[in-house]
Amino acid sequence: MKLHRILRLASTAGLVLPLLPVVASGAELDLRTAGASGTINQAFFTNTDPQPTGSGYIDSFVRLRSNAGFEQGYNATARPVMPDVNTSPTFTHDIRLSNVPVVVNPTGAAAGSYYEFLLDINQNASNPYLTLYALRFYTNPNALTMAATLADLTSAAGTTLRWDLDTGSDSRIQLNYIFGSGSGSGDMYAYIPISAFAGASSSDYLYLYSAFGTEPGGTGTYFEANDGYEEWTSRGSSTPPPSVPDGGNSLALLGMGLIGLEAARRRISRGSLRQASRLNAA
Ligand SMILES: [Ca+2]
Ligand SMILES: [Ca+2]
Ligand SMILES: [Ca+2]
Repeated sequence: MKLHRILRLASTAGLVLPLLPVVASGAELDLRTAGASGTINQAFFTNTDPQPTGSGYIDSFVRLRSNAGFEQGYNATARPVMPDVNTSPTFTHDIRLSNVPVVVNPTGAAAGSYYEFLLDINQNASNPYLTLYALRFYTNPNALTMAATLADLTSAAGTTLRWDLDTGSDSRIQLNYIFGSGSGSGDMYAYIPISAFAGASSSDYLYLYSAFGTEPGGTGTYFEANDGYEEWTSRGSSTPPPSVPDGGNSLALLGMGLIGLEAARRRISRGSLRQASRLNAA
């Protein structure tokens, strides 16, 4: 007997059925058209409007890239990171929950308070679609000390899974690079309800795991990862890496070295100008 007939008979008979488990139906949110938005597991996702581009505006805390059709990983300051994750401490590092802006009643979403994240994807203009097939948010009171595998995050003492795109059913989000073309131009805002983080401290570390492209073993429509990196940011409020073994000092020294070089270059070019004006006067 078909499910809808059972339900109809049951309701006719005045029976109250227990809540049925959610069927893994492959929920798909399609954000490939301008202005598209939608809700999965109380989180709200929307295309971004055109916005300023370039480094500085997008301050990423995790960058992913692979040429194998799919890519996955999460942010952490610990090294090594998962294979598809960019190793630069500038682009991949720990953040705390307090670094993420809270937005009240974002346009189009159900009323409430949400943590806001911005995703910037980079794909070939000729093949601009991309599938986000996994997205999870974890917290931990302590910074991870190892981040080489997914298990280094999920099995670490203190790690709590706060929100998962695939809770209830295997979901995915279809994206279109064309709306935010170029590196540094965002493509999607994700608004995760703060209620999902009940019990977490604002000083807790936040770890964002995501996966893009053609999901291994997945069924349904997937668009593979190509071209440049995908990166997550929290709109101007993600902090620089809290501590980088030696790397911070080296970067600072490198910066001082560059300042010294620039000063020398200016001295030389001032000297050249004086020389040129003497020659002109002669
Ligand atoms: Ca982009
Ligand atoms: Ca999924
Ligand atoms: Ca890409």
